[in-house]
Amino acid sequence: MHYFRRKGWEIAERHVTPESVFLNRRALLAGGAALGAGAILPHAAFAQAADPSASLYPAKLNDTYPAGRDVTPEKINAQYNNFYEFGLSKNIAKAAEALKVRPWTIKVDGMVEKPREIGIDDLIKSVTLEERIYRHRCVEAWSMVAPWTGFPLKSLVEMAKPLSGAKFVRFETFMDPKVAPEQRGFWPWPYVEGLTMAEATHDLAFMVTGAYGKPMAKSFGAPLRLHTPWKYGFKHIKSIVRVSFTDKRPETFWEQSGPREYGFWANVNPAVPHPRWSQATEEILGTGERQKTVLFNGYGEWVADLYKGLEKEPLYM
Ligand SMILES: Nc1nc2c(c(=O)[nH]1)N[C@H]1C(S)=C(S)[C@@H](COP(=O)(O)O)O[C@H]1N2
Ligand SMILES: [Mo]
Repeated sequence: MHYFRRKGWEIAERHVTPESVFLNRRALLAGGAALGAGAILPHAAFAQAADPSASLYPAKLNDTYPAGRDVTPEKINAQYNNFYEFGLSKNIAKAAEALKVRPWTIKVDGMVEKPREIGIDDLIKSVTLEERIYRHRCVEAWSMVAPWTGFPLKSLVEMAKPLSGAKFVRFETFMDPKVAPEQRGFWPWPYVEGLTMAEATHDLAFMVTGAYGKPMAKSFGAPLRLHTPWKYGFKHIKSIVRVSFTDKRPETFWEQSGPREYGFWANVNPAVPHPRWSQATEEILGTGERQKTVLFNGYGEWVADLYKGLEKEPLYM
C-alpha cells in the first residue's frame, strides 16, 4: 500500500485513483480486510441472450449541446471505468459482466401520484431514444467524451407524476453482494445519488441506456444510468433500480462515505480544489494530454441559472 504516502495527483499507477484511494484508506483505518478480496465469478457462466432493445440503436443524434472535443475511442473508454461495486480499480469490465441486466425492473416511488414498477424494456419503448455526445469530468481530474443513447430524465419525471411537494429525485443502484464483490464490504451500499427537481427536469439531465450506438456495456452502468454533464462523474449513478421523489435532500453514497470531500451538488469548478488535489486541469483519457477545466464543465450557459439564490450552498464539491 505504498501509494498512501503519495499525494492523489502524483499517483502513477493507473489503477489507483483518488476516489478508490479514499475508499481503501478508510477501509484500512477500520480494519476492513474484506475490501478488494471479492472473488470474480467466471465470465462464461453469465452469457446472456441478445439485448431485446438492440434494434432501437443507433438513435438519431441530438446536437443541441455540441461536445466540441473528440469522442473518446470506445476501446479506451470501455476499459477505464469507475464502478466500485465491482472493484476499486478502473479495470472492472470483466467483473461487471456478472451483472444480469434482464429482467430489470425500476421502482418509481415516494411522492408520486401512483408508485409503480416498470420493466426496462417497457420504459425504453415509452420514450424516444436519441444520441447525445457529452463531456464527462471525473472528480479525479480526468475527462472523456462519450456518445450516449437515452432519453431526457424529464420524460421519466413526467411519467412518474410527482406530487407538488416533491423537491428532490433520489436514485438507487442495484444491491446484490453475490454479484458485486465490493458490496460485501462495509461501504454504505447501495450507491445513492440525488438531484433537485429543477436539475432533474433540465433538458441536459439524461438517462442513458446505450453508448457508441448500441445498448451500453455493463461496465458503463447497464441497463440504465444517469448523466448530468455539468457535474462531477460520481453524480452519474449506474445500473439504477429505483427512482424516488422526496421532499428531503437525499444523502448520497459519497456524502456518507466522505462528507468533507464529496458533496451533494458536485458542479464542476476549476477554481475550487478538491481537499487533496487541484481541479484546475484534467487529463484527457487516452491521450496523455491535459487541458484546462471549465466552470460547469462548459455547460454554464444552460445550467448556471439553476443555482441563482443558492450561492451559500457548497455547489462545487
Ligand atoms: N453505481 C455506481 N455508479 C457510479 C460509480 C460507481 O462506483 N457506482 N462511479 C461514478 C464515478 S466516480 C464516475 S467518474 C462515473 C464513471 O463512469 P464511466 O465508467 O462510464 O466512465 O460513474 C459514476 N457512477
Ligand atoms: Mo468519478
